[in-house]
This record gives sequence, C-alpha cells and structure tokens, in this order.
Amino acid sequence: MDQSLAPLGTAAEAAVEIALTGDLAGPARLSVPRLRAYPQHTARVVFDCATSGSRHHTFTGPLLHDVLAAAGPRFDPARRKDRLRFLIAVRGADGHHALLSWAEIDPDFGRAPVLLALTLDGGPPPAARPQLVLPQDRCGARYVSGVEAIRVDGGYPGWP
Ligand SMILES: Nc1nc2c(c(=O)[nH]1)N[C@H]1C(S)=C(S)[C@@H](COP(=O)(O)O)O[C@H]1N2
Ligand SMILES: [Mo]
Repeated sequence: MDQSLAPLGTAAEAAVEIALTGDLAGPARLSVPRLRAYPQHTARVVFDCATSGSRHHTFTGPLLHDVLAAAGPRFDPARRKDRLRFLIAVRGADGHHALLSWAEIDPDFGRAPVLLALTLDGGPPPAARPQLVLPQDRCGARYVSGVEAIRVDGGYPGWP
C-alpha cells in the first residue's frame, strides 16, 4: 500500500503546501515531496481528547526540528541561549493553532520528537494534509491537523 499522503505525483498531492514564514533565512512553501525527502520517523501515540476520550494512533513523517532547522532560523546555532527566544506557531486550515517553543523540540533542550506527519494509521491524515504530532502531550489539542502555515518568531512582542 502506498504510504504517502496522496498518491505520488497526483494533482491532489501537488496542491498541498505549507507556508513557512518568520525569522528564517529561507521562508518557503513546503511541498509534500520535500517533506518526504527528510528522514521519516514513526510515532505510536496515545492522547486524550476532552470530547472523544483516549485515542491510539501511528503517525509517520519528518521531525519538525529537521524541517525548521533546514529553513535557517535567525539565531546563532553555536550559542544555545540564542535559541531560547524562539516560538513556533502552527496553524490548521480551520484556524485552529498552537504554539511550541523552539527549546521544546531542540535536541539540546526538551528533545521532543515532534513530527509533521504525512501518514496516519497507514493512510492520509485528515484533509490529506500534514498533521502535527506531539508524543509528549497527554492531551490531543495540539495535534493540529490540516497544517497550512508555520511561523517561527524570534522576538517576544513588547519586549525590548
Ligand atoms: N485543525 C485542527 N486540528 C485539531 C483540532 C481542531 O479543531 N482543528 N482539534 C484537536 C483536538 S482537540 C484533538 S483531541 C485532536 C484529535 O482529534 P480527533 O479525535 O477528532 O481526531 O485533534 C486536534 N487537532
Ligand atoms: Mo480534543
């Protein structure tokens, strides 16, 4: 069975892009073939939904950290303290959005193996778009599906 988000090379797959913006050397539109070119990881997760209870799923996809690091966040990679200001906002097509800190997914800090999943239980995720997967979360609310945009921010608004 084809494990990709939508059959390779189809118009449906080609139409799926994530806008990646913010304090990055290379703001980009991420296509599914580009996301598939990163090492693919598997996460078997259990999360609790306030309305539907306990959910068990298997997701595969690239690490969010690999994808964002490749876009060149504007910090000095050699200085760990420089990364601590950075926030990551992930938005779904329905407007649902969640924040992560850079440190949460950074291998030198929280090391959370967060995925931008391309498959859910062997098929496509909802809306045939990537889904954010946070194995460290007990609750499912940050598992943003239908990911449409990711913004990386290196400044805390209102702070000098
Ligand atoms: N885009 C989007 N993603 C979303 C949500 C949503 O409302 N919109 N709900 C979240 C919540 S509350 C849960 S528990 C998980 C799993 O939802 P499901 O059980 O309906 O699949 O999806 C999350 N992802
Ligand atoms: Mo939920």
